[in-house]
Amino acid sequence: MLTLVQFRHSPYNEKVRWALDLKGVAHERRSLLPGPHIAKVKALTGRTSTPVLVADGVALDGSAAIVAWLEERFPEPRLVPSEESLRDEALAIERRFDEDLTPRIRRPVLDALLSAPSYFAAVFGEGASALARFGYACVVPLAGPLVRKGNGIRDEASIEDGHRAASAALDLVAERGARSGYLVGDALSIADIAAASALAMLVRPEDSPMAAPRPVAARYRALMERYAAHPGADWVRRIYRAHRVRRSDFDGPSDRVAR
Ligand SMILES: N[C@@H](CCC(=O)N[C@@H](CS)C(=O)NCC(=O)O)C(=O)O
Repeated sequence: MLTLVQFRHSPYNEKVRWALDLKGVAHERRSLLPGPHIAKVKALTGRTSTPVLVADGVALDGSAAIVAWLEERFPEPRLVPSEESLRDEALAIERRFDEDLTPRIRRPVLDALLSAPSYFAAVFGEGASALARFGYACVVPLAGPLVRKGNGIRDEASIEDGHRAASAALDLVAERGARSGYLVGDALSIADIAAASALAMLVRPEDSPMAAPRPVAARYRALMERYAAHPGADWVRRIYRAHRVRRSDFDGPSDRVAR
Protein backbone atom coordinates (compact mmCIF):
# COMPACT_ATOMS: atom_id res chain seq x y z
CA MET A 1 0.00 0.00 0.00
CA LEU A 2 1.14 3.53 -0.77
CA THR A 3 0.70 6.30 1.77
CA LEU A 4 0.62 9.98 0.89
CA VAL A 5 1.67 12.17 3.79
CA GLN A 6 0.22 15.55 2.94
CA PHE A 7 -1.05 19.02 3.77
CA ARG A 8 -4.65 19.36 2.65
CA HIS A 9 -4.31 22.79 1.08
CA SER A 10 -1.03 22.99 -0.75
CA PRO A 11 -0.10 23.28 -4.42
CA TYR A 12 2.57 20.56 -4.40
CA ASN A 13 0.37 18.15 -2.45
CA GLU A 14 -2.57 18.87 -4.75
CA LYS A 15 -0.37 18.13 -7.78
CA VAL A 16 0.56 14.68 -6.44
CA ARG A 17 -3.01 13.90 -5.27
CA TRP A 18 -4.28 14.81 -8.72
CA ALA A 19 -1.79 12.44 -10.40
CA LEU A 20 -2.72 9.62 -7.97
CA ASP A 21 -6.43 10.18 -8.57
CA LEU A 22 -6.18 10.32 -12.38
CA LYS A 23 -4.12 7.14 -12.44
CA GLY A 24 -6.54 5.48 -10.00
CA VAL A 25 -3.70 4.41 -7.69
CA ALA A 26 -4.95 2.84 -4.43
CA HIS A 27 -3.36 4.69 -1.53
CA GLU A 28 -3.91 6.03 1.94
CA ARG A 29 -3.74 9.73 2.82
CA ARG A 30 -2.44 11.04 6.09
CA SER A 31 -3.01 14.78 6.57
CA LEU A 32 -0.68 16.79 8.78
CA LEU A 33 -0.91 20.34 10.06
CA PRO A 34 1.91 22.76 9.17
CA GLY A 35 4.13 23.10 12.26
CA PRO A 36 3.32 19.82 14.02
CA HIS A 37 4.29 18.13 10.70
CA ILE A 38 7.98 18.82 11.20
CA ALA A 39 8.93 15.94 13.50
CA LYS A 40 6.76 13.44 11.60
CA VAL A 41 8.08 14.35 8.16
CA LYS A 42 11.71 14.58 9.36
CA ALA A 43 11.42 11.03 10.68
CA LEU A 44 10.46 9.91 7.15
CA THR A 45 12.79 11.85 4.85
CA GLY A 46 15.23 13.78 7.03
CA ARG A 47 13.66 16.95 5.58
CA THR A 48 10.40 18.71 6.38
CA SER A 49 8.63 19.28 3.08
CA THR A 50 5.42 17.60 1.98
CA PRO A 51 4.19 15.77 -0.06
CA VAL A 52 5.87 12.51 0.94
CA LEU A 53 4.92 9.25 -0.72
CA VAL A 54 5.75 6.15 1.30
CA ALA A 55 5.98 2.96 -0.75
CA ASP A 56 6.96 -0.31 0.94
CA GLY A 57 8.63 1.59 3.76
CA VAL A 58 10.63 3.85 1.42
CA ALA A 59 9.78 7.57 1.62
CA LEU A 60 10.04 9.79 -1.42
CA ASP A 61 9.65 13.59 -1.36
CA GLY A 62 9.60 16.30 -4.04
CA SER A 63 6.41 16.45 -6.09
CA ALA A 64 8.22 16.16 -9.46
CA ALA A 65 10.15 13.07 -8.31
CA ILE A 66 6.95 11.52 -6.94
CA VAL A 67 5.03 12.14 -10.19
CA ALA A 68 7.95 10.69 -12.21
CA TRP A 69 7.94 7.61 -9.93
CA LEU A 70 4.18 7.20 -10.43
CA GLU A 71 4.46 7.72 -14.19
CA GLU A 72 6.92 4.84 -14.42
CA ARG A 73 4.84 2.39 -12.39
CA PHE A 74 1.34 3.51 -13.38
CA PRO A 75 1.76 4.73 -16.96
CA GLU A 76 -1.95 5.25 -17.74
CA PRO A 77 -3.12 7.88 -18.35
CA ARG A 78 0.20 9.39 -19.42
CA LEU A 79 0.91 12.71 -17.73
CA VAL A 80 4.29 13.17 -19.40
CA PRO A 81 3.89 13.24 -23.20
CA SER A 82 5.78 10.49 -25.05
CA GLU A 83 6.82 12.73 -27.96
CA GLU A 84 10.20 14.22 -27.06
CA SER A 85 9.62 17.91 -27.83
CA LEU A 86 6.25 17.90 -26.04
CA ARG A 87 7.80 16.06 -23.09
CA ASP A 88 10.57 18.69 -22.81
CA GLU A 89 8.00 21.49 -22.99
CA ALA A 90 5.74 19.92 -20.36
CA LEU A 91 8.61 19.24 -17.96
CA ALA A 92 9.97 22.77 -18.46
CA ILE A 93 6.58 24.27 -17.51
CA GLU A 94 6.33 21.95 -14.50
CA ARG A 95 9.83 23.05 -13.43
CA ARG A 96 9.05 26.76 -13.94
CA PHE A 97 6.05 26.46 -11.63
CA ASP A 98 7.72 24.20 -9.06
CA GLU A 99 10.92 26.15 -8.74
CA ASP A 100 9.94 29.74 -9.47
CA LEU A 101 6.26 30.71 -9.80
CA THR A 102 4.60 28.50 -7.17
CA PRO A 103 6.84 29.44 -4.19
CA ARG A 104 6.44 33.13 -5.07
CA ILE A 105 2.63 32.94 -5.51
CA ARG A 106 2.47 31.22 -2.13
CA ARG A 107 3.74 34.36 -0.34
CA PRO A 108 0.64 36.61 -0.68
CA VAL A 109 -1.50 33.51 -0.06
CA LEU A 110 0.22 32.63 3.23
CA ASP A 111 0.41 36.29 4.22
CA ALA A 112 -3.39 36.61 3.86
CA LEU A 113 -4.02 33.32 5.65
CA LEU A 114 -1.68 34.11 8.55
CA SER A 115 -3.52 37.38 9.15
CA ALA A 116 -6.59 35.28 10.06
CA PRO A 117 -5.38 32.43 12.35
CA SER A 118 -8.76 30.71 12.66
CA TYR A 119 -9.16 30.73 8.89
CA PHE A 120 -5.60 29.38 8.51
CA ALA A 121 -6.65 26.58 10.89
CA ALA A 122 -9.89 26.00 8.94
CA VAL A 123 -7.99 25.72 5.64
CA PHE A 124 -5.25 23.37 6.80
CA GLY A 125 -7.35 21.56 9.40
CA GLU A 126 -10.29 20.83 7.10
CA GLY A 127 -11.69 17.50 8.18
CA ALA A 128 -10.17 17.74 11.70
CA SER A 129 -12.43 18.13 14.76
CA ALA A 130 -13.62 21.61 15.77
CA LEU A 131 -11.60 21.26 18.98
CA ALA A 132 -8.41 20.38 17.09
CA ARG A 133 -8.95 23.35 14.75
CA PHE A 134 -9.52 25.66 17.72
CA GLY A 135 -6.33 24.46 19.44
CA TYR A 136 -4.41 24.86 16.19
CA ALA A 137 -5.77 28.41 15.64
CA CYS A 138 -4.31 29.33 19.04
CA VAL A 139 -0.78 28.28 18.03
CA VAL A 140 -0.85 29.70 14.47
CA PRO A 141 0.24 33.21 15.63
CA LEU A 142 3.27 31.62 17.35
CA ALA A 143 4.21 29.65 14.22
CA GLY A 144 3.59 32.66 11.93
CA PRO A 145 7.13 34.11 11.96
CA LEU A 146 8.60 30.69 11.17
CA VAL A 147 6.16 30.11 8.30
CA ARG A 148 6.92 33.58 6.93
CA LYS A 149 10.68 33.00 7.14
CA GLY A 150 10.44 29.53 5.56
CA ASN A 151 8.49 30.95 2.63
CA GLY A 152 10.59 34.04 1.96
CA ILE A 153 7.97 36.50 3.27
CA ARG A 154 10.28 39.22 4.52
CA ASP A 155 8.51 42.47 3.72
CA GLU A 156 5.96 44.13 1.42
CA ALA A 157 8.38 43.82 -1.51
CA SER A 158 8.47 40.01 -1.24
CA ILE A 159 4.65 39.93 -1.23
CA GLU A 160 4.52 42.27 -4.24
CA ASP A 161 6.94 39.92 -6.00
CA GLY A 162 4.43 37.13 -5.33
CA HIS A 163 1.73 39.19 -7.02
CA ARG A 164 4.00 39.66 -10.05
CA ALA A 165 4.44 35.87 -10.18
CA ALA A 166 0.66 35.39 -9.93
CA SER A 167 0.06 37.75 -12.86
CA ALA A 168 2.82 36.10 -14.93
CA ALA A 169 1.41 32.64 -14.22
CA LEU A 170 -2.16 33.64 -15.07
CA ASP A 171 -0.99 35.32 -18.30
CA LEU A 172 0.99 32.17 -19.18
CA VAL A 173 -1.96 29.79 -18.81
CA ALA A 174 -4.41 32.19 -20.49
CA GLU A 175 -2.11 32.55 -23.50
CA ARG A 176 -0.97 28.95 -23.88
CA GLY A 177 -4.33 27.48 -22.89
CA ALA A 178 -6.13 29.51 -25.57
CA ARG A 179 -4.92 27.19 -28.38
CA SER A 180 -6.10 23.67 -27.54
CA GLY A 181 -7.29 24.27 -23.99
CA TYR A 182 -4.07 22.64 -22.70
CA LEU A 183 -0.64 24.13 -22.08
CA VAL A 184 1.26 21.55 -24.16
CA GLY A 185 -0.07 19.68 -27.20
CA ASP A 186 -3.75 18.84 -27.16
CA ALA A 187 -4.12 16.74 -24.02
CA LEU A 188 -3.85 17.13 -20.26
CA SER A 189 -0.26 16.79 -19.03
CA ILE A 190 1.82 17.40 -15.93
CA ALA A 191 2.23 21.01 -17.16
CA ASP A 192 -1.52 21.66 -16.72
CA ILE A 193 -1.59 19.88 -13.37
CA ALA A 194 1.40 21.80 -11.96
CA ALA A 195 0.03 25.14 -13.19
CA ALA A 196 -3.59 24.56 -12.13
CA SER A 197 -2.59 23.20 -8.70
CA ALA A 198 -0.48 26.32 -8.07
CA LEU A 199 -3.09 28.77 -9.31
CA ALA A 200 -5.81 26.96 -7.35
CA MET A 201 -4.34 28.73 -4.28
CA LEU A 202 -5.77 31.95 -5.74
CA VAL A 203 -8.72 30.70 -7.78
CA ARG A 204 -9.99 28.07 -5.32
CA PRO A 205 -12.21 26.23 -7.84
CA GLU A 206 -15.61 25.40 -6.39
CA ASP A 207 -16.42 21.77 -5.77
CA SER A 208 -12.75 20.75 -5.80
CA PRO A 209 -10.25 19.63 -3.15
CA MET A 210 -8.82 23.18 -3.26
CA ALA A 211 -12.15 24.98 -2.69
CA ALA A 212 -11.93 27.67 0.01
CA PRO A 213 -13.70 26.71 3.25
CA ARG A 214 -16.65 29.05 3.92
CA PRO A 215 -16.99 31.70 5.23
CA VAL A 216 -13.85 33.02 3.58
CA ALA A 217 -11.77 35.43 5.73
CA ALA A 218 -11.95 39.01 4.42
CA ARG A 219 -8.27 39.38 3.40
CA TYR A 220 -8.26 36.06 1.67
CA ARG A 221 -11.50 36.88 -0.14
CA ALA A 222 -9.91 40.14 -1.32
CA LEU A 223 -6.94 38.16 -2.65
CA MET A 224 -9.23 35.76 -4.53
CA GLU A 225 -11.27 38.65 -5.92
CA ARG A 226 -8.16 40.42 -7.18
CA TYR A 227 -7.58 37.63 -9.72
CA ALA A 228 -11.06 36.15 -10.23
CA ALA A 229 -11.81 37.90 -13.52
CA HIS A 230 -8.44 37.14 -15.16
CA PRO A 231 -8.82 34.86 -18.24
CA GLY A 232 -6.17 32.61 -16.63
CA ALA A 233 -8.55 32.05 -13.70
CA ASP A 234 -11.17 30.85 -16.21
CA TRP A 235 -8.62 28.39 -17.57
CA VAL A 236 -7.96 27.05 -14.05
CA ARG A 237 -11.69 26.62 -13.37
CA ARG A 238 -12.14 24.89 -16.75
CA ILE A 239 -9.27 22.42 -16.19
CA TYR A 240 -10.62 21.65 -12.71
CA ARG A 241 -14.17 21.11 -14.01
CA ALA A 242 -12.97 18.81 -16.77
CA HIS A 243 -10.30 16.81 -14.92
CA ARG A 244 -10.69 17.06 -11.14
CA VAL A 245 -13.48 16.08 -8.81
CA ARG A 246 -14.39 16.92 -5.24
CA ARG A 247 -14.72 13.27 -4.27
CA SER A 248 -10.94 12.99 -4.57
CA ASP A 249 -10.66 15.01 -1.33
CA PHE A 250 -10.35 12.50 1.49
CA ASP A 251 -8.29 11.31 4.39
CA GLY A 252 -7.62 7.59 4.93
CA PRO A 253 -7.70 4.77 2.38
CA SER A 254 -8.79 5.52 -1.21
CA ASP A 255 -10.80 2.29 -1.54
CA ARG A 256 -13.40 3.78 0.81
CA VAL A 257 -14.03 6.61 -1.62
CA ALA A 258 -16.86 6.27 -4.12
CA ARG A 259 -15.44 6.50 -7.64
N1 LIG B 1 9.87 21.32 -4.30
C1 LIG B 1 9.00 20.69 -3.33
C2 LIG B 1 8.30 21.80 -2.55
C3 LIG B 1 7.35 21.25 -1.49
C4 LIG B 1 6.85 22.33 -0.56
O1 LIG B 1 7.24 23.51 -0.62
N2 LIG B 1 5.95 21.90 0.34
C5 LIG B 1 5.40 22.79 1.34
C6 LIG B 1 3.88 22.76 1.27
S1 LIG B 1 3.30 23.61 -0.16
C7 LIG B 1 5.76 22.27 2.71
O2 LIG B 1 5.61 21.10 3.01
N3 LIG B 1 6.24 23.19 3.57
C8 LIG B 1 6.60 22.88 4.93
C9 LIG B 1 8.06 22.60 5.10
O3 LIG B 1 8.83 22.61 4.11
O4 LIG B 1 8.44 22.34 6.26
C10 LIG B 1 8.02 19.77 -4.06
O5 LIG B 1 7.91 19.87 -5.30
O6 LIG B 1 7.42 18.90 -3.43
